[in-house]
Amino acid sequence: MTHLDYPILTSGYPLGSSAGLVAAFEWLGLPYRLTRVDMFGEMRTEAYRRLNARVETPFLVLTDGRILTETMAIALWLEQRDPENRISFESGTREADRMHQLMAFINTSFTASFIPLWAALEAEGMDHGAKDTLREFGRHMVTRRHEQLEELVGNDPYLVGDKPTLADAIFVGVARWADFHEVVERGRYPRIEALRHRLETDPAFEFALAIEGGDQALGGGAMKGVVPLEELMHAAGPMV
Ligand SMILES: N[C@@H](CCC(=O)N[C@@H](CS)C(=O)NCC(=O)O)C(=O)O
Repeated sequence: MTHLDYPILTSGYPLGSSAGLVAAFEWLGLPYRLTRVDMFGEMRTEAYRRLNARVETPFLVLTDGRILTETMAIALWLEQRDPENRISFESGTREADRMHQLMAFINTSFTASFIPLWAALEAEGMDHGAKDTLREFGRHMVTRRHEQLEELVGNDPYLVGDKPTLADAIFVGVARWADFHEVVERGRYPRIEALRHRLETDPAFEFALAIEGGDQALGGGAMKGVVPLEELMHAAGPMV
């Protein structure tokens, strides 16, 4: 049976939501390794499909070789390994409930609002009219979810309280998609903007971006090395 010394998290590029989970590992300080995945290239191969049949990032290879897919499942895996509540809160508290609520909203409603924009961008052979409809719908959905999130963000420096948590991790990897698709006017959502600025200039997220960009960054010391995707094909076993 496979035994890895550390779990391995994928870092999808370009613009992978996984960058947020990389930041979460850094904030938590749990030893891990990373594997970069080109989402427009190697992710589309049969070999990758054997790792994640949904052909997506992120996934986490556990030390026994099992593969844990889905952002929420990986975030909950991290939460269970955070006894000092560095990136979470004590179970059953008001803060834990709010963090879970925000994680769910961001991972479902907020993230999903970008799907029509990605679909319009990636669709091959779709006529211009259909693409325009998708873009218009995407802009409408992204705007609506930003309005809702702006209301949900309180007066704390982070989504819940005065430290970055798993809710911020799930948010920061995806929030930048609004810039890429040029859908959100600057200055329109001041609370979201302030939060994004705080998170995007955090060394943990800057490290995640450096890895995404292929730089040889070290981070805070928890990241124990970058594993080529090719090697994962041998190390990883059945899905969880
Ligand atoms: N339900 C998955 C969705 C992950 C997801 O949307 N991943 C994107 C990158 S951030 C992806 O792999 N997209 C590739 C595609 O849809 O073709 C999760 O929450 O982890």
